[in-house]
Amino acid sequence: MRTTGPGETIIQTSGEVAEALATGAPVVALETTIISHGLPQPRNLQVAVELEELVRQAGAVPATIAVLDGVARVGLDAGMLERVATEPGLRKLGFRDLALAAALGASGATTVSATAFLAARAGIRVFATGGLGGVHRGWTTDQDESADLDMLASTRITVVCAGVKSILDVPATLQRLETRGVSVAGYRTDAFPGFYLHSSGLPVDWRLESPEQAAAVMRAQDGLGGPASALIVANPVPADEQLDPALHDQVLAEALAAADREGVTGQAITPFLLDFLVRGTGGASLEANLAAVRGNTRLAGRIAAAWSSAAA
Ligand code: PSU
Ligand code: MN
Repeated sequence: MRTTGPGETIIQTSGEVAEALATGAPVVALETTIISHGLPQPRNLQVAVELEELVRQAGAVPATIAVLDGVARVGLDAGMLERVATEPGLRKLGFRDLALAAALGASGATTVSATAFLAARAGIRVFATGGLGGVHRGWTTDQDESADLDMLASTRITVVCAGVKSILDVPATLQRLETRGVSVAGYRTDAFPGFYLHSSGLPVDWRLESPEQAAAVMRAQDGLGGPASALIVANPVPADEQLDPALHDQVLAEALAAADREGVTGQAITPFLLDFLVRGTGGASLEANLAAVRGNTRLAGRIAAAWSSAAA
């Protein structure tokens, strides 16, 4: 039985991350569902290690987040990272799963919703991922909207991502972000990125040119007060590293049809579609996904650095 007060040992921040936060040094949160459920083994562990290294190269401290044996870990050691990448049957935990996992001593990787929550609770302001979850195609009948959106509407965090996953209904997702009051800006682009693709073909109203500008928006959010919503910095995969758009559209149509045929729903749908794309594109979607995540992680490191030097 756990006899702790709220948030005490349920959330454990590593020594390195705690020290960085205490001294105002830059920290970048990284999620783990992309590692456990979004990427194939054994590449996933290499990627997890590489992303932490990219954060360090940008002068920030990585805080990879997961729940292990009921403890939400903010900052993982090498053994923990390996568990996340290799443990069979590891759960995928959204925000709503955190209390259940904590109370029952379960382990799982955290999605954007759970990671954003835990990062903000730990005092981390900048977070990098690949593509956000959002409103699924077929939402009018399935009601499937990722919990990522609700969490970003109520959490003061900056998420650097390559837009939302292109397996989703992207216009509906952008509409939900507008309705829920989440700030969205393109990073050096006027087009909302398309995850595997440089552009989703949809416009984005605001454009940021530098990490310093992103940090200025974050300061303005704090200065304004009001609901604690997020800032989404939508950073496109470079055009020369994107997935071929024609191949993307063709394999995605096949993936959606297969999911429909096999009755895949709920938490399983995103990993199913991502995996189908990897196989259906002969690994090309994986390379585009990784290029996007790497770019986002580097930019998040630079934004965290600009944010902490502005605060100093
Ligand atoms: N970005 C990626 N790959 C992923 C994800 C993000 O490049 O696998 C994960 C994130 O953890 C995100 C989740 O929160 O997919 C969305 O899942 P769902 O649609 O079930 O909310
Ligand atoms: Mn869902």
